[in-house]
Amino acid sequence: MQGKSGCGAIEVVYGDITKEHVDAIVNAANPELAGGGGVDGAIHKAAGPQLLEECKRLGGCLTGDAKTTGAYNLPCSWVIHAVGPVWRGGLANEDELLACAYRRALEEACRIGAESVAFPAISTGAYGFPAERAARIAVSTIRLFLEGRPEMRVRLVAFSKTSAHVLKQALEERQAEEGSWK
Ligand code: AR6
Repeated sequence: MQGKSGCGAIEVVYGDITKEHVDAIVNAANPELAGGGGVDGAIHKAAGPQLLEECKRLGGCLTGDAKTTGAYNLPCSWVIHAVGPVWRGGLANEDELLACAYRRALEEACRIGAESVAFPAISTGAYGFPAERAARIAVSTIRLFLEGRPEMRVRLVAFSKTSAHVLKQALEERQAEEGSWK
């Protein structure tokens, strides 16, 4: 979906983020940047072992923060490793930490000059964050960030039909709230 003039675009796509031909893909990483399962495992597998070598030199990453590496065998140019929060019931600042992870990933994208960025649904797998709540936070944080950045394009990559539906719904709700955003 296109943003109103002066605002970057957000769209929801269904698929595997490792196949995305964008400037940067975002990884849902852990604070050790040690690789793991889920999208992290898929990204490391597709990128090759050099990605883990570079990650090891970064000294970890705090929850809510993001760090950038090369993409090696992936079709994108960079991987932005963002660490979302583990869901602990909602009273441990999880919402703000998730928003922070999205914001920091987008700041990294700007810093390296990446105009097209693909995100997975950070924290909604192994970290257990409720999908609808996470989708609303993702959409509103990205939307705010894209204000005044018309050159940017963000793709929310859903790995299941259910996830795609949840993300599309959050995007439509946000659009409806803003009225004129088409
Ligand atoms: N492309 C797009 N999305 C994917 C892919 C893929 N190839 N594979 C999985 N997803 P998760 P988290 C979706 O668990 O909750 C790891 O072990 C998945 O369906 O990957 O932030 C890390 O090392 C879900 O919707 O990340 C950490 O230890 C979303 O990506 C921990 O898990 C996120 O699920 C991070 O947990």
